[in-house]
Amino acid sequence: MSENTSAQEKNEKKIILSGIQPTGVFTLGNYLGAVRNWRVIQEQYNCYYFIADLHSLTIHIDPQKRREQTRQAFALLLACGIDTEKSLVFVQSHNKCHAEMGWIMDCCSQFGELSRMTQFKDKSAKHPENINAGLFTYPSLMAGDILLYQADYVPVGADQTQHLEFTRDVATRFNHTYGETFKLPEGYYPKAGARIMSLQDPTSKMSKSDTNPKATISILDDENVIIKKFKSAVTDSEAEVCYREGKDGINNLMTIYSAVTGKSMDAITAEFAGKGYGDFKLAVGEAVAEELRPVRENFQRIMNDRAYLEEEMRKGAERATYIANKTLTKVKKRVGLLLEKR
Ligand code: ATP
Ligand code: LTN
Repeated sequence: MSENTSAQEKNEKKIILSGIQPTGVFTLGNYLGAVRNWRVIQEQYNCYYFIADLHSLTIHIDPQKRREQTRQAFALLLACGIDTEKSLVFVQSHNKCHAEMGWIMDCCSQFGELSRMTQFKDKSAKHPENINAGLFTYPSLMAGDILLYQADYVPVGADQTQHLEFTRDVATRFNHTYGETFKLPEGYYPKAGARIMSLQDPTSKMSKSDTNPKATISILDDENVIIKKFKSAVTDSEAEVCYREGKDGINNLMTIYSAVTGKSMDAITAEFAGKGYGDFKLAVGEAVAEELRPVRENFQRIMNDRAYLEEEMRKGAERATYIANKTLTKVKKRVGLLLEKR
């Protein structure tokens, strides 16, 4: 009886879904801005997290490297405390429903609306040599990811809110044309969601695909490397640790220190009053290294146990396929695809 009750309670929890591309080792930005919070919300919601390997095909990566990065990304989620007993964790391409749903969503997406997506414009300007159709229809595949699981909330950064709006537009149109099928997902914006900037150019965001290793903290960097990178972080010529417009470098370091220690900006200013940037940078480096130590240790343990990793991927794929298939079957019926008799 109590088992049934808790299963029922679990089913009544709202569904949260998010994905991350296997385009490199996660940065401190991914961690503080996304994954750390994913760990917290798994206590309250039914969370589905996946490695968006199909989305990563829109950029060229050596195949062997892509495989390795996908394995690593999966292991990193677990190392960051995403618990497969509480959350569903899987690799997108392991659930064939995504590709199938992606095509159906392509056919429900208009050329005009896809042309307006800023990510498409930005990425095609950045990589004029590879403006592939997948880059253009990236939002349709993403809409399919979300709608397949009837997600209530999608935690994404500001860069992805346009894609979420697009998802809601496609879902609304589909529901209108074919009858009520999809729940409309909402963005999930945590109160403490930090936006972390590059250590070398604090006006642009820290990003795992940045080619300058000094600009980003990888969540697998060891203590010495972390401290060294913070020491060489770009700041300003004043010597005052305070959060103020125009002090982008210091503001970023304060944001990081606050996110890791839980201290307020005022408390940080008081702590470093009369001290130089050197002391402050060292404190930030040490605090970050301490926060990331368990992640690094867990990661090594998980990567060394290949059988465990593969079994977790297999279980995740099986459950994800089971859930997604229900929506996909409904969608296929709605649009008039003839269902095969088994
Ligand atoms: P890429 O460099 O491959 O484009 P990325 O590092 O920008 O990747 P994504 O895979 O696009 O990261 O994002 C994964 C999640 O991490 C998203 O929810 C995104 O909002 C969040 N995120 C990414 N970078 C930062 C950052 N610098 N600060 C806070 N959150 C971030
Ligand atoms: N586009 C996202 C990754 C992503 C995603 C999703 C996030 C793919 N499918 C579905 C939320 C829901 C990114 O680059 N961060």
